[in-house]
Amino acid sequence: MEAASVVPVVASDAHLAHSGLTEVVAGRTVPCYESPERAEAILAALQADGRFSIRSPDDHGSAPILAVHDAELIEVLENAWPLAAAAGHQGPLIPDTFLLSAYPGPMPTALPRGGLERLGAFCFDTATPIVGGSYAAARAAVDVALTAAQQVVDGAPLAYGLCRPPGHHAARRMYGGYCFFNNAAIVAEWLRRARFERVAILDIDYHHGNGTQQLFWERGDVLYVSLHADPEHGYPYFSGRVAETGGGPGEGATVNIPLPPGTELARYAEALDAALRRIDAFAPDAPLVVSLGFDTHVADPIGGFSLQTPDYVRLGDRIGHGRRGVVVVQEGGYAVEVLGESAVGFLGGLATSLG
Ligand code: Q9C
Ligand code: ZN
Repeated sequence: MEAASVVPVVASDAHLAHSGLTEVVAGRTVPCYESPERAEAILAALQADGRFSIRSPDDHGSAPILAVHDAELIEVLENAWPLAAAAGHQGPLIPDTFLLSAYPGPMPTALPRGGLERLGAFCFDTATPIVGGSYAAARAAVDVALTAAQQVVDGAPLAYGLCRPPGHHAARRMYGGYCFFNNAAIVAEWLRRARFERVAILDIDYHHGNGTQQLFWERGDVLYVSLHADPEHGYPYFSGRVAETGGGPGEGATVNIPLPPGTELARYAEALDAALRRIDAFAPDAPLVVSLGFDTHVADPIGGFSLQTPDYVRLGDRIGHGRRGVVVVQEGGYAVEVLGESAVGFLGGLATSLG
C-alpha cells in the first residue's frame, strides 16, 4: 500500500455509553464479553499505525434502518430504558421471559407496555443488556457503517466501519447476540436502493449471522455467504446449516459454510476461497460488504476456531484480490489483547491486495 492510499475508518464515541456490565451464559452471570474496550483497542491500533484516517459518522436518519427493520423494534429499543427507569427499574435490562412462537397457539397475544416486560417479545438471548446509552450507540453504529459505505461509493477502494454494538444477529423485529440493528444488512439494502443491482455480503464472524440470513432469505439480489461455527454446537444454534440456501426468488442466494471446532488457517482459507468463488459467480456490481469478526481467533474466549493474529493478513489479502470496492463492518471478537493487531493486519492485507 502506498502512503497516499490512506484507508478511511469511521468510528463514534457513542459506543462508550453502551456498557452492560454482565450477561447470562448458560445460567451463569459473567462480565459482558462485548465491552467498550474492544472498540477502543482497535481504534488505538489503527491510530498508531499511520495508514488509516479516522473520522466520525454522518447522521443518516431512520430511513435506512426502516428499510430492513420493523418500526416497532426501533421504538422498543428507543424506549426500553426510559420506560423501565420511570417504573423504578435499576440497572441493565435483560428480559427473563421470552415470547416464543410456540406461546400463542390459537390464542391472541398482546404485548405489555413496560420497557423491560416488552423486551422478551423482541429479544432472543440473555447476552444483550440494554442500558441508558445503548440505543444511541446502536444508532451510531448504523451511521458508522453507512458512512463507511458512502466512502466506497464515493471512490475509496476500501473503508472500515468500527461498529459497536455489532449487528449480524439482529433480524427484522428481533435483537440479541450483542446486536440491535443489523449494520451490514442496512448497508447492503442502502447500496441496493442507491444504485446497485446485486450486493454480496461475506460474513466471517465466528457465529452464523442469523439476522442477515433472515433479512435477505427471499432476496435474489443480495447474496449472503457465511463461514461460521457448525450450529450443532455453535451459537446461535438454530441456523447456519448447509441446507439453508434461501427461499423463493432468494433460492441459492444464501450460502452457509459451517466449520468444525479447532479450524485453523489452512482449512479456513480453503472455505474462504470457496465463498469468494460463490461471490464472483454472483457477479455483484456493488462494493462487497464484509461482516468481520475476530472471534475466529484461537485466543477468543467464546469462539472455538484456531486462527492466529498473522492469519488475518492472509484473509484480508485473499478477500481483496482482484476486487474493486470493499466496505468492512465490525462484528464480534472478544480477546481484547489481539484485536488491534488483528484489525491492522486484516485491513492492511485487504488494502494491499485490492485491484
Ligand atoms: N455459549 C457476536 O459475535 N453468547 N455475537 C453465546 C454461547 C452470545 C456473539 C453463548 C454470543 C453472541 C456479534
Ligand atoms: Zn461472533
